Amino acid sequence: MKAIQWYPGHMAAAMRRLEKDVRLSDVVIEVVDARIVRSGRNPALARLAGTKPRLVVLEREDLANPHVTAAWLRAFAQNGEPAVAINGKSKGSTRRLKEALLLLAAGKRQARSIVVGIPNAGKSTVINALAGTNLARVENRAGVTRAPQWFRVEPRLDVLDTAGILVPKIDTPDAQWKLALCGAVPRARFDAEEIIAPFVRWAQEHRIDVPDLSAFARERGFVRRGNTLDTHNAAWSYIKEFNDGAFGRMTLEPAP
Ligand SMILES: Nc1nc2c(ncn2[C@@H]2O[C@H](COP(=O)(O)OP(=O)(O)O)[C@@H](O)[C@H]2O)c(=O)[nH]1
Ligand SMILES: [Mg+2]
Repeated sequence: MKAIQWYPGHMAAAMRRLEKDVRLSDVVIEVVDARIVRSGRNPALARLAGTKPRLVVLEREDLANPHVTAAWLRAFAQNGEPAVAINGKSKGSTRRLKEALLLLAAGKRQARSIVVGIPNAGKSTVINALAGTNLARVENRAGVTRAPQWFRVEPRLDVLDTAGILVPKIDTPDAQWKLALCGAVPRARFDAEEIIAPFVRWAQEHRIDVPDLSAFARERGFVRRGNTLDTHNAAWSYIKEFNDGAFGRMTLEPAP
């Protein structure tokens, strides 16, 4: 697998800007994909809150292994770190998210929260969930939100949507394919076929039943004239189905 990295100049600039925006905020909401709670966290973003209250939101609960998510929540609780797991598209989740947030913002007449996370973590979805309507633009690809934007999600609660920021260097090939598979890296930055092989190997090691790319391509009819497989297009479709939960709920990294 070719190395996968993505840290364009606008991310370095956004990081500097975030520090200023955090100073204007009462609460930091750190959105993390529940399937990759280790590689899906940018330590610089985790540190950003400093002494301010921080809420960790494990997003995409619906796609992750519920036992592992529960273990993560216990681990956060043991550290005294507020955390909730949510499906950004469900009403019940929204309620829990709001309760946790209002608890942290207690005492503020007008609470300001800033939402941070890596690209495609689900930051804009969290804001829409809080607002109960589509205020922030949501898209299934990395790098959509560029300029930070404040939203009044209810009379007492303002939330700042920000651009996703990855680490300057994704340190291991494991973290690279996981981030790419979960949508944190734009398509142009990696080869879809190359990340499926390590994923299938990982699944086999963990006794999780997933199709390999050829089987998937054949099953879904990615066949060219002359009966050869179109693994290139099949690979993008594979990634999409993975993120739609078609292979079942799974978490790519263990809890502590
Ligand atoms: N299944 C599932 N998809 C989600 C969830 N939250 C966000 N998404 C999807 O993930 C993609 C990225 O979400 P978005 O909020 O735009 O991420 P952002 O780049 O961090 O702002 C979109 O396709 C969302 O619909 C969730 O809890 N479950
Ligand atoms: Mg966004």
